[in-house]
Amino acid sequence: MTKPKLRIGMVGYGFMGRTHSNAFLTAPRFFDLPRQPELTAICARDRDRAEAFAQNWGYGSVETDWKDLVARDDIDLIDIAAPNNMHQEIAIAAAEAGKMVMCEKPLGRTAAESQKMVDAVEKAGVANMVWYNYRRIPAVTLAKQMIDNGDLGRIFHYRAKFLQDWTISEDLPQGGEGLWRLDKSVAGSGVTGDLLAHCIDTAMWLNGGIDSVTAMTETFVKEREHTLTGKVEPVGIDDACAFMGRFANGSLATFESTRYARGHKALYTLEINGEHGSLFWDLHDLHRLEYFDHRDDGRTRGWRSVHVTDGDHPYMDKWWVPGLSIGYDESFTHQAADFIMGLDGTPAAPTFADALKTDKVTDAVLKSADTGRWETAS
Ligand code: 4PW
Repeated sequence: MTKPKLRIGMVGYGFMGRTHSNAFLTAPRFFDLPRQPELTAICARDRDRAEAFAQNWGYGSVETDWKDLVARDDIDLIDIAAPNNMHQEIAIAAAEAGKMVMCEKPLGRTAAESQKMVDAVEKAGVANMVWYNYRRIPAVTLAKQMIDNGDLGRIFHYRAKFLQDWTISEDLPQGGEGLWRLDKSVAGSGVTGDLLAHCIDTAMWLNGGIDSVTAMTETFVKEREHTLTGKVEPVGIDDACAFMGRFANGSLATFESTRYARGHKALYTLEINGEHGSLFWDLHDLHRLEYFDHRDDGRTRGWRSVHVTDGDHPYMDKWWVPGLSIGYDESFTHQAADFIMGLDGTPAAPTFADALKTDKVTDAVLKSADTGRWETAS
């Protein structure tokens, strides 16, 4: 039987445009989906490059103005993989046009922007989701199942780090293609919105809401040439951020992110300590979930290194045979599959409303770094 199509209009052809396109192509080959995703149109300002992208990924057509894309009646879903400063306007226009909307993280540059996007999708009643992909790495999803099952008991501590080292050179300009993450007017913030947002999304999914935070940030390189103006301009983003917080369930949060940790390219780690046991996960070894259970026989008690590749593990029955790996890109595939399956049942998370909660925390973190005080995060 032919499945109804889900006709996708993608905005943006950078790193995230590729991950999302790959996810929509791969998901129906491994998951039994109620609708068949179709890469209907790619939108980007440079027509030649958009056409090359369309040819490589199999998009049926090209647009160079996102407003034309949103106006098309042969598109069901607008997927926003453009820089952060474009999220709000496109998402609201897409919702008002009755399209489903998926958006790359963070949802808005600020919680105020995100709130307007939430209002728009809720008023229009359209399906929506934000690409916080790390939730859907099988070992992280297994952690969620274990916590929900009470395996750790009461949670005392949650700590996470996201470390990179790609902006240390003072010669690196800010702004423009590939470097917009250094331009506050485009990105909204530095590591707080780009990297800690991932950690916060995962943390609140695993351990509930964060009530209050106290933070410090630093901008190590204060001025950089701007690619678009050719002038040396002040740097507005946070190069590094560390914060502490309190979860609603009484546990303590410790988070750190930087782009100045020489040697670390994308070291996302999280550890959770509960009354019965602890969990540890590291993106560089993404199939491993380290698990300690204090209730084990004392003679053999110790950290177990669970290789999350078995058919019993989340998502893994859809892939190869036990023991064989998948990777970073499949977390996006899982997200695309869950979104499409959620269209005819319980909507998949994180929705725009879920992602707004993350933006409220990142806003509070940045505010606390300015005021030097504890700030409310919800
Ligand atoms: O969203 C994040 C990006 O902006 C990613 O998860 C990692 O850090 C990889 O690139 C950046």
